[in-house]
Amino acid sequence: MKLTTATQHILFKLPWARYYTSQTLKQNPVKNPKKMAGKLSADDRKEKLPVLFSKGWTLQENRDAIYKEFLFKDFNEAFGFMTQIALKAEKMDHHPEWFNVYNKVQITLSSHDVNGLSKRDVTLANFSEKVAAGILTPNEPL
Ligand code: H2B
Repeated sequence: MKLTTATQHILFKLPWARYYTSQTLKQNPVKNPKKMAGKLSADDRKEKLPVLFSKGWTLQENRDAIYKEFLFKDFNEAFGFMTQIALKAEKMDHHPEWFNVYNKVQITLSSHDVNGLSKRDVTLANFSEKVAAGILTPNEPL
């Protein structure tokens, strides 16, 4: 028998139901809904990746991941950018691999749970673009 997350929650409050629920979950684990977004489909890749490539994102050669280097005026701007990405990442429960030195932020996005790109990476990349556009002044090219 499959259990919804809400049902699990209620059942775990009742001591008599704990054992039954844990046994059922062992046999039939309920997947974390946040984890359900699988790898990007071929159609999604064709539709969504070129938009990011046009903004300077590239596909990594050694793995299914996208990468971009952002350059800011100084550390303050770079860290402000990272802070906004970090808050979004926590909300999404989806985190970037990144490297920062002074005004430089290099971001690699990939979904570890599916060992490749998912919609979550596209969302986080587009969000990064929006944040960067708000920080960088128009005559400061990336
Ligand atoms: N971030 C990324 N990029 N990929 C993941 O698979 C992932 C993540 N999984 N952040 C999340 C956290 C997972 O480890 C937690 C337990 O939900």
